Amino acid sequence: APTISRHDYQPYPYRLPQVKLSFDLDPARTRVHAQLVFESASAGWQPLVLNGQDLELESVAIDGRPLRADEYVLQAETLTLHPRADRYTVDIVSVCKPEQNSSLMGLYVSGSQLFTQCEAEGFRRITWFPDRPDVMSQYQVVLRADKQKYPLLLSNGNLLEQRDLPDGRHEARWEDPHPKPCYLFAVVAGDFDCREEQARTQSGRPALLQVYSDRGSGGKTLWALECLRRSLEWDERRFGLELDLDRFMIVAARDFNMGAMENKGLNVFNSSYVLADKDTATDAAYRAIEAVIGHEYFHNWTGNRVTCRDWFQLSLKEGLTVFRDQEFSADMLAQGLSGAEAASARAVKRIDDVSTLRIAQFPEDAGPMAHPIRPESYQEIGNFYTATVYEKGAEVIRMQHTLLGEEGFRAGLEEYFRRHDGQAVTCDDFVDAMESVYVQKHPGKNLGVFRRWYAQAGTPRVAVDLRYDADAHACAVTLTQRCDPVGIEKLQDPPAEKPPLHIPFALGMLDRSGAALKPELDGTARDTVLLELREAQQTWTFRNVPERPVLSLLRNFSAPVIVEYERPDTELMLLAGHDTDPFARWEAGQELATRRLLALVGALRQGQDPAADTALVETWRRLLGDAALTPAYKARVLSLPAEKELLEKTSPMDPLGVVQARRQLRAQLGAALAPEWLSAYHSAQDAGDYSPDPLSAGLRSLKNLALSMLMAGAHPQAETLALEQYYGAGNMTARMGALSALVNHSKSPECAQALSHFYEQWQHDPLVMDKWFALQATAPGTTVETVRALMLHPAFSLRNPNRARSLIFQFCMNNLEGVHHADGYAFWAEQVIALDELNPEIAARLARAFDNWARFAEPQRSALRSALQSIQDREKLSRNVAEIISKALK
Ligand code: HT7
Ligand code: ZN
Repeated sequence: APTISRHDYQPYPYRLPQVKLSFDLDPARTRVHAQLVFESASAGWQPLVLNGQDLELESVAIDGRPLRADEYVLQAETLTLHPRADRYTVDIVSVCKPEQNSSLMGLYVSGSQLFTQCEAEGFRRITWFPDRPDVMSQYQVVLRADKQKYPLLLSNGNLLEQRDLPDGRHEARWEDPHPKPCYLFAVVAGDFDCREEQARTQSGRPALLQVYSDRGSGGKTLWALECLRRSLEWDERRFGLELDLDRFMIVAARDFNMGAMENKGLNVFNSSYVLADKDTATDAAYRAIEAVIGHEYFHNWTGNRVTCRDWFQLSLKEGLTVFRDQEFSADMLAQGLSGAEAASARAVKRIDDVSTLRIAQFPEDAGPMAHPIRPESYQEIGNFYTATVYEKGAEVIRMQHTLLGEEGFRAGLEEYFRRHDGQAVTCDDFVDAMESVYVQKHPGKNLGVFRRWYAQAGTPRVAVDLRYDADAHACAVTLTQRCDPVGIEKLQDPPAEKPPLHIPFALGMLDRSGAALKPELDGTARDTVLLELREAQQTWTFRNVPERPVLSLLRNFSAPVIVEYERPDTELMLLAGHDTDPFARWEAGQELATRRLLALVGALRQGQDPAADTALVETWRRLLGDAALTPAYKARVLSLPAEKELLEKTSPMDPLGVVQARRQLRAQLGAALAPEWLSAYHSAQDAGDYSPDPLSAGLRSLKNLALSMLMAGAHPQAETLALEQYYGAGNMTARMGALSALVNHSKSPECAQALSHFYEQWQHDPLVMDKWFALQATAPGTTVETVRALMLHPAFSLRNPNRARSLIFQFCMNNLEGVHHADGYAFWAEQVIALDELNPEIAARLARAFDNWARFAEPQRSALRSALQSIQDREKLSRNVAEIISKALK
């Protein structure tokens, strides 16, 4: 497949101010008539090249005159016309086949409904069109369909008219007043429940908010509608951004490739990010729904009003919108709180986001798919909806927020909209707007070095050195940064140059009793100092430091880097007990646990019995007993680093060692602190009716953690408690907490019974069945045979992405013990190939499971290589999978 390079961007030679589309919707054959008004945007008459995929062309005309076959060139994926005018109208009639479209891109069938998905390049599966984000048009849409099967016909913007037609069909006319790129176009047709409310924007305009879901599921959309209303209010309050539509619709789809899609005024969601009630959704699902509804709603400004010039700029909208949804969620957690309480509530969100970054993005940035947040090239853009573009992209926006402060960032965003509202722009345009504010606050400085974050791949490392001068009561902190070659950079000779980045590094100091110090820099004393590292190495000298300080580093994770600092365990214990920065406090505990776990991995590898360790047990005991910590924060602080985070730190990678070490340490902590866990379990009772509010959810998460630690420590009462909690649960969080504690730690017949009971009770709810499959896919003892047996279950289907993710992805990506054998790798390769026939986007995501194969020891390394090779040897691979596998094998 050809490689597309960022530097090859050329503006489109035409404007397309107006698009009229009319659809005769039919799952077998949908006929689309597109009427497109083109205006020349460059000198001379240029060929008009339109994109198309899996379409049947019926007719094409220019200014009403039908073209003969020799007047256009029809190739596999393009239609080229040769117009001879500065302004002309093209009429194209074509047919697509939604029923045969299992890719879930373009127009497709889900259940008995019809949906479109156009981002990134799905519109070309609907009609021939300039399918690129810098072509923005106003859309008028007519939808015709059988009225009984498709009583609801939705598209973007405002409904102008609806009327009945002969033969039981009907018609709806929609008009979107806002010019948009075609990737934001949407159509939905079917029979739905609808929950709605009338809202008022801050300037007093009425707006109708609607949530559509499958018939019979309308009882589960209360939370989604509430989240949508809160998203509207939050964007007005925090950024002054108001809804620009009379009507904002969300539709839940059962079959969906990603989380959701921000089509203008008609967001389509994976039903897992819409439907929730206390009996079927966990607290985590409630929070995820809030985040995704916020995210798609916030795109209305950051992505839709100002969009991307080309797909290399994807992080312009995604990084910024992830940052905005992270802040929204953090503000929702801290609502009604102030001071240290608010900081601790926000830290819970920060901890979760940083954990995601470390688990998903750090490995990506060290592997064969490493790319800057603004990639330089791609073969298939669908492969670049990555943790790097999204999560690291959000960190790059967050650093700009940190450098500018809340007010400065808001001013920068206002400037961005002043300059670019209604345009398709670049990441550079965004930084230009932010820089216009930065230079006012920092005369003589700019964001020139900062821009390198957009161009450079790899996770930088920052080494810290501390020199204390007892006589002068001064200490010097030296930061040294480096970023090793990653991905294809490793193959370059001479190695690629990686100049220093602009890294905001937040630092605090504690004395040996744990009290906060206020170090003085440039005459000002502060709890937290923000150092702006711009060079390879810089030193800062702090005054008024009465003793050699304990450093609290990279507070609130102020930059997406890895910190290197040698220090004794005692310092980490002190920070875990006293740091006033709740993020850094959590981090200290995690570092302590990581050290212990890696020592265990090493000892297991040598066949040794590791030396006993009390430091971690004592730290955990103190944290468990600390009444000042909120339950939600405590649950994070007392959880061990994830297996995948640890795996990244082993060399060669040792998946089985990591699983065993983590299991041993959990057993040790569970047993040694049994009375404390039991008391935490009993005191963390959330009283009364279920509510997903942060306080009650925090209590439930601490309670579930305590239960699983008691199970891990084989406490004699644990299984009884778990069974009681399972059968007596009043909500899904308690029920799932108990069931997973059982499935992960017990092989008793009662545990198997509970799992069957769960199936009997929830077999008709697809989202709950996803949890049932996922739980078994990741359970200890699950093998390829277990998964194959589950694939034969009548409820399993490879065509539904949620189901494929819950069983196959969960096993291949999150069951390290189950998959890391030759037969696990062969199973993975087989499933990548099977999925590729149906849905290349989903197949390509599974194909990335072993990007890191070269970092394993033998025999895993060779077995993984042959599994990858077996995929590459296939005659017919999608562009999506082919790109992933060829990069992995380079
Ligand atoms: N902007 C949306 C991206 C998306 C997508 C991309 C490729 C294939 C299918 C897709 N569905 C949604 C999601 C978002 O970031 O909001
Ligand atoms: Zn997005």
